[in-house]
Amino acid sequence: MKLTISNLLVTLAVVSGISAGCNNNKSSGNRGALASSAAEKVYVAPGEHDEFYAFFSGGYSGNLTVYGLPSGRMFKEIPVFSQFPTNGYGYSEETKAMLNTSHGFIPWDDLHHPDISQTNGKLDGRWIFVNGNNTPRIARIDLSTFETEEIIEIPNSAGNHSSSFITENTEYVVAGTRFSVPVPQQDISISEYKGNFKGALSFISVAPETGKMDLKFQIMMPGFDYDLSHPGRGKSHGWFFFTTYNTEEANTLLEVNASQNDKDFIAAINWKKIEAYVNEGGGTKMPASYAHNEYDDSTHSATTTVKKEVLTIDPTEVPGAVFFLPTPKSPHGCDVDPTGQYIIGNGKLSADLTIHSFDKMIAAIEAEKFDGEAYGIPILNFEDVLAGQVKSGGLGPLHTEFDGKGNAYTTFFISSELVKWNVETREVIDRQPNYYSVGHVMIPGGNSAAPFGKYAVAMNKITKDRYLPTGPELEHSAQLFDISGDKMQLLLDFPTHGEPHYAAGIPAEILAPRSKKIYKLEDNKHEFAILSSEDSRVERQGNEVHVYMSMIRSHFTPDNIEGIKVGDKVYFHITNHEQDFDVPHGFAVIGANNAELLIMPGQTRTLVWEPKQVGVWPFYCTDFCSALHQEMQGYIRVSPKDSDIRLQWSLGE
Ligand code: RUQ
Ligand code: CUA
Repeated sequence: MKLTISNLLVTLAVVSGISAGCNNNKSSGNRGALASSAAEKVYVAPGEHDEFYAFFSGGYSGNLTVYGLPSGRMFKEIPVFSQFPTNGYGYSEETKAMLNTSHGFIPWDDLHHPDISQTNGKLDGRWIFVNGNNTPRIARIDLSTFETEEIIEIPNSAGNHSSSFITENTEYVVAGTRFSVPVPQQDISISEYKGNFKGALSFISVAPETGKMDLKFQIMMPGFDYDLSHPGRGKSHGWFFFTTYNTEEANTLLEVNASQNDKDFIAAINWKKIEAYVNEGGGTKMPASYAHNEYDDSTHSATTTVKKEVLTIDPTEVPGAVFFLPTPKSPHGCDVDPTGQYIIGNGKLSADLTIHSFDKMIAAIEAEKFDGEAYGIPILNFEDVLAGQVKSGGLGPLHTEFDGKGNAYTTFFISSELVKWNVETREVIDRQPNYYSVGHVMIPGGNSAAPFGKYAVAMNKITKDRYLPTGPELEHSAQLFDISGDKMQLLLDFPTHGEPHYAAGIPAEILAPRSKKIYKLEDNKHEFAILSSEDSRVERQGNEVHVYMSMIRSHFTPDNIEGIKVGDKVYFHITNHEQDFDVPHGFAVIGANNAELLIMPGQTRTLVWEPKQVGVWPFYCTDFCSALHQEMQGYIRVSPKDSDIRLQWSLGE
């Protein structure tokens, strides 16, 4: 029995590989008039702008990338969980604190699911939230600066995967643990997993004006794996849904042992009920230690606060708040349609999609019609909550998005296709192959009450022969479909960076007008900023030397510095005095063992340099900023440790 399942998986994988390999990869190449109509649809003429922004998670790159649709042009990589030498994020003194955790400084994570803030169920374009899967964290990126402003660590969690999805007024951003763990962590045998490990579902409140995050409560669920989640909306606003797998609570060889149960669960959480319970003083405070890192736009600096407590909720203490909906075959994606009526569970070992009805769920709860319980949590009857199934004919469904016109689009990893179906009738309308092995799909606003159903982007896991080979590793491949008609039309392939697990799209007209052009110099509150080049200076405190430097096209003030000694720790605090859009300057100095700095107009950044060798060493601007960029350079003289050369600095003397 066990081996049968395992064999089935292997067979499916092989079959999909073969069928994918046999697909004619030139399908979009020789189509004559068809191909030229596709080309027209993605052609954004030089100087014209794209219609949508699309934010692609970078998976194991730890960062978020920004693309334009329909062109597929990449605009930017936003560093979030990974150090980024391109601009010094995580290397500069101001940004290092963003990567602090209870495990120390962590320069990397695995970034999965972006979600854009909403007001009344509609995208408002203020922030985008993303999750770090490995060392559990949630980040908030400001969409006027495209900079990571806040990262909060999630305690009692491990493999922060059913994250980071938001409620329809951005009341909460939710983080659910994929791996259950001992809570609190302790030194016990792994074989004690069953019945002892817990799965924390964390609700992080988001301040309405500032976006600031606070871990409000954690629901301590049974030790399953919580895979994905989506918020209720409209009529189901106030609920949150999480897929689970490994309800077997296996702790080894999960590919077999966690595939035993015919059905796992979707956990339905009435967070409003739990919020009310918490507001009345409910829950248990437990000691914890987790980092909360905040970046301040006016000081241009990040700080870390270590939080020492978390409020935990035992779900059995809040009757009527948590239920289990049986859902076939280790469901992965958990998606809610724009009306909030249907909750779709994609059983990844199944061919059919399961669609639960919110109304039926409420009716069954009110009638108290349960089919037993798991760890005190009532289980509803599958038939009582089921709205219907999609007999798709595909294999390995993963994720579903919606076009706002009554259609859903589900990805099938094993059969490598995107399937369009009608949400009410559950009839399949169209299917298109993906090259190859599609994971997520994104429709702009697809996780909201009001999607923009013009394009869908399939994010494929395997690229194989779609591009020129680049050695053993190829970037993953996205495919853009026009979904405005009955049938989907493949328009474009484009490479994505890292491994996109989901993306979030938004019309450019919402976001572009909010985009910041410069930081105002007069608002710069950085403690080492100089607002006038007259204030430039060099100060010694023991073996620490602080250089207060400014930069403007095309020089540094000062550009000659003497009196530094081997063994000194030199802090270059550099303020960019430009007040023009798109005029950053860079800073690099020989032998620096961190990164360059890329400093935006009006911003201050600090690079630490510990010279190890006597000599006269150059520094220079790394960004070609003017016709005299190559002249934007200086020298710093480093003398022996015991030298008595006086500290001095100058420009143009
Ligand atoms: S996962 S390919 Cu991290 Cu979103 Cu389903
Ligand atoms: Cu400043 Cu180049």
